[in-house]
Amino acid sequence: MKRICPICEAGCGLTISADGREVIGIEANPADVFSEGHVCAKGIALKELDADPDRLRTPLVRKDGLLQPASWPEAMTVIADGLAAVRTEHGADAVGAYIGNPTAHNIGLSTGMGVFLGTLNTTNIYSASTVDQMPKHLASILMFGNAMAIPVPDIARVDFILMLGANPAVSNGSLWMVPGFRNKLREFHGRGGKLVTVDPRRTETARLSDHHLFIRPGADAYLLAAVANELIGRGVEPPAHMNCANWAQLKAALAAIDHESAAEQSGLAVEDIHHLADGLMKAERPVVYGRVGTTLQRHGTLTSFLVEVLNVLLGALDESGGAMFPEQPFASAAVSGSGMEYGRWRSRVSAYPEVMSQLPCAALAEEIETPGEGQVRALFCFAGNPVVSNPDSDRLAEALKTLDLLVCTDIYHNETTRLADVVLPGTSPFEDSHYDSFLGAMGWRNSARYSPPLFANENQPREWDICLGLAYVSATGNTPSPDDLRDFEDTVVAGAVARYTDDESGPLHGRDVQEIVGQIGPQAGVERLLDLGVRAGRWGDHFGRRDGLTLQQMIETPDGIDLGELRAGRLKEVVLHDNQCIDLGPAEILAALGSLGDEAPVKDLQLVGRRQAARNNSWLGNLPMLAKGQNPCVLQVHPEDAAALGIESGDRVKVSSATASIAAEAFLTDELMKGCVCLPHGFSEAADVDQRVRQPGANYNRLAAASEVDPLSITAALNGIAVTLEKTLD
Ligand SMILES: Nc1nc2c(c(=O)[nH]1)N[C@H]1C(S)=C(S)[C@@H](COP(=O)(O)OP(=O)(O)OC[C@H]3O[C@@H](n4cnc5c(=O)[nH]c(N)nc54)[C@H](O)[C@@H]3O)O[C@H]1N2
Ligand SMILES: Nc1nc2c(c(=O)[nH]1)N[C@H]1C(S)=C(S)[C@@H](COP(=O)(O)OP(=O)(O)OC[C@H]3O[C@@H](n4cnc5c(=O)[nH]c(N)nc54)[C@H](O)[C@@H]3O)O[C@H]1N2
Ligand code: SF4
Ligand SMILES: [Mo]
Repeated sequence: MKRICPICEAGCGLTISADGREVIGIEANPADVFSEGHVCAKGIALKELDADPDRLRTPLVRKDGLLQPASWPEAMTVIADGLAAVRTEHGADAVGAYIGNPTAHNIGLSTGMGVFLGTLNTTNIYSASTVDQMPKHLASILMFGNAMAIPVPDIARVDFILMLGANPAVSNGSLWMVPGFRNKLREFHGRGGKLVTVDPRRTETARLSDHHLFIRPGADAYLLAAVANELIGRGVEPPAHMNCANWAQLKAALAAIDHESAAEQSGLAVEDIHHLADGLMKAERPVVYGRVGTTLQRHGTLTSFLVEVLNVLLGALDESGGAMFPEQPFASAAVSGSGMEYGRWRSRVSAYPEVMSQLPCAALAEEIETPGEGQVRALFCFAGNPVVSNPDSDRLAEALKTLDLLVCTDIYHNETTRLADVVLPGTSPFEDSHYDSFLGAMGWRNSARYSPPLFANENQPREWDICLGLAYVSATGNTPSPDDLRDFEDTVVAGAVARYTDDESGPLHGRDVQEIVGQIGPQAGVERLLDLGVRAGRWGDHFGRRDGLTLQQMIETPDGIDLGELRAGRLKEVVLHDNQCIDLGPAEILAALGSLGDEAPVKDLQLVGRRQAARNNSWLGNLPMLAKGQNPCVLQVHPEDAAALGIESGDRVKVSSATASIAAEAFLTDELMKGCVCLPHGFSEAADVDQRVRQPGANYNRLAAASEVDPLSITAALNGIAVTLEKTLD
């Protein structure tokens, strides 16, 4: 059986053998057109996840202070009553939602959750994006007027990559679906390519690179500005065909950052900056790429913007071998005015701007704590673990405990679900379908791939149905019967079709809704909306208007359908500003550049994160195949910093920030820049999450102050936290 792995953005094709309901083995699918035989240990361990006795299978409802197994109708009734009480007493905005990372890899959950959120009529929507990639979206909103216009390196043709704050050798790529990065890098080197990495740690990717530069956390904006200035000094201008506006303003603002200040802030030498600019200029097909280290930091949006400024100056944007805009088969119906999704409303307590209709995680605790109209009293958490992944964990956990209603949908018990009033279990990934509707637009190559559920589960609804049930409860106040749910699904599908037939720029404009509904594939569930989006898309059959892609074709092609290499010349489609120009000088960016010069170089010891090859953020820790080996949650310390503090490898160390103290075991390594310490995120000290194999560890985010943010997107600056170390005696 063929199946796409739903864990991370790489989306590897798997071959699965089973005996009845039992998975016997998992291996890479070499015929998969997109992943070409890549798999990692996590994908193989899905066998254990599927069988894990600790995985949730029954709803839980809090009774007498304890979470206890309950029936689905019982759980839904508790939710209906709780929701009605909060809304009646406190209004619509008192109900909030938190969207966790795995929703991006679960089409039933993400689409169904969208239906549910549509019924809430609340401004209090939070997601893992503001502890992750929101600066990228905001940079794209400001530059292109299009939050989803995030270019990826064209790894198949590029010959020089400047990579900042990313570790695809472990992460397998992010906002860049690139399964088998190491193999692709080998091919890249084979054709003479050069990779330069910029990171406070000599990462697994840095070790594979041709040159690695240590950088002080948060200082990338200085480096990128200095490189841009050098290119400008050598006569480089944005290419005319890119149609850029406000270049003169940007150029003037960049001029304030000279090589000396960039070197002082970043810890790089002035010659390093010259060399870097020189390498980029001389390369035939260069590209600049930045990821979590450039977004989860104090200048996230400015840094993300400057990454694309360099791609513009290098002539790499939207060109073969450069920073390209992938295309995916699934098309959403255009919603008018969706270009500038920034600052249309603000959070109640700190007046933080929304981005893409979401408020920042950094505001969640205060919005729960602070009384008044719009105070969050109920929260629906979908596939997330904010108590571990969000800043100021202790404060957030305390705030969540005060809610009138906390409903979590998860496949495991975690640090957040244990505070819930109701926990709804998602199924094993093998009992649900897969299509990457969000990240498909960031692939290294264009393709169409879909996996149907491998096994039926008579006892648990798919997450699409869970979310439809919640939406029904929210919309009507009643809990649905199975017939009610199917009627409701019909209404949702007809409503979705109407959005496409109303969309003047779409291929279904003006068509008859019922005619389209009648043609949508026979499968019930979220597959109907998938068929709709694919058939309305760039390769779709437009419902009988031409030969083209349908869900049925994807079902019949389990190795995926290759749709070819990335296409250049897409700027006209991608740039959505009214004047059709790339905006190089939005006021927010000019102001942010202006204030760079006022910052004193950081002298504190700074904490940065690292991802675990054998975990995904806070989950997968309960699978024996992945949990073997030494304690992964060690604090890496540079030997010189350690010597000054009398710390040795194996010592227990107290790590303190302005917010909290945590304890971790020290490990000395010169893979780290002097002046930095490094700890993985995703662990917690909690031992009572009903995951018997999982090891506890220090929760990084207890150290993060909610007030330390990128000032534009209000994404948490989780990298670069100022800390002190102290050897402890216990
Ligand atoms: N210090 C620090 N903090 C970070 C980061 C960092 O680099 N450093 N990284 C940040 C990033 S990039 C991210 S994306 C966030 C993640 O933040 P979150 O999304 O809040 O947390 P996760 O740890 O990914 O938790 C995901 C939860 O979803 C559950 N789950 C998995 N699959 C499914 C499914 O199919 N259905 C359901 N219902 N549940 C499912 C898992 O069991 C797990 O409990 O963390 C951020 N936090
Ligand atoms: N195995 C595994 N794979 C994963 C995940 C996982 O937890 N485990 N998580 C998935 C998720 S949700 C995501 S978002 C992606 C993330 O994918 P990546 O961004 O590729 O992975 P990270 O390891 O977070 O890389 C961030 C790097 O930034 C560096 N850094 C920290 N601060 C700075 C800074 O200020 N400047 C610079 N230049 N560098 C800095 C860190 O040292 C780190 O090496 O990975 C995904 N894939
Ligand atoms: S790289 Fe990601 S998608 Fe591929 S097998 Fe590993 S976890 Fe799954
Ligand atoms: Mo992420």
